[in-house]
Amino acid sequence: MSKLTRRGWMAAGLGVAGAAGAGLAASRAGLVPPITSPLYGAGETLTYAAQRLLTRHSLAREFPRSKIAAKPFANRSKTPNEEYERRQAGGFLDWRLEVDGMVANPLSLSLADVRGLKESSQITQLICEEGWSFVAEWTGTPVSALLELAEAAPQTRYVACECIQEGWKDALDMADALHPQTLVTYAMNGGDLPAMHGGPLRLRVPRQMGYKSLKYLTRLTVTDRMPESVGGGDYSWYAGM
Ligand SMILES: Nc1nc2c(c(=O)[nH]1)N[C@H]1C(S)=C(S)[C@@H](COP(=O)(O)O)O[C@H]1N2
Ligand SMILES: [Mo]
Repeated sequence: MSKLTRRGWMAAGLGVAGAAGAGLAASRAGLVPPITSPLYGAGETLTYAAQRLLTRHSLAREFPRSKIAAKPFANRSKTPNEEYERRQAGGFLDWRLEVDGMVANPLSLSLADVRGLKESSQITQLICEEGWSFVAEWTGTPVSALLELAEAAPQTRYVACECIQEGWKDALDMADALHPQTLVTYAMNGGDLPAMHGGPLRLRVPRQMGYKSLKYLTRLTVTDRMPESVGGGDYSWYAGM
């Protein structure tokens, strides 16, 4: 990002300096603008938070296209269950991503809806705790864009993540949920996200170990309480790198 853009942001940040009413958790995390005004709502607060994160926190390393793995390793060789296979046979037309919980505007999005949102691509490395890794290009929409659209309440702290697979659910704290590289992806290496890599929708959280990148994503629930985690929760909850 150019310095100019960055400065533009700072200015925008001062402009939204209003958004603070906002909530202790977020302000404790330093993600809420310093001055309060009723004029600015959750959306602006989230935007502010995302921008603060961008200027303040490190980004996961991005790679040149030449590093994309020819044969990315999938840690599964079968589909998660029969319900998944039924939906797959139907071309995932009835797949929905719900965004609910502490939001003013709950969402129930089809794949086409998700594809219609702000698009972001990254070439990053997925690193499994078992010791293997691969680089791929991932394309999707930032979780921050979804939370903004859903008008997530500013005082929320976590996003619980559910998928179609029994035994796997996880959660991100707001800092990771709003991180600009945290995406709900629908494409990998320019094609539809393959089933073995979590299609039709999966999280990508490139600043954390692979198990935080939940496959077969169906629901994001905004909450101010630490959600239950299983599957990925067998490992430590925070898997930052
Ligand atoms: N739903 C679901 N998500 C999941 C997993 C899984 O088994 N089920 N495995 C996790 C682990 S441990 C890793 S390392 C990555 C592997 O992603 P890949 O299959 O695309 O290589 O997905 C993560 N997300
Ligand atoms: Mo993993």
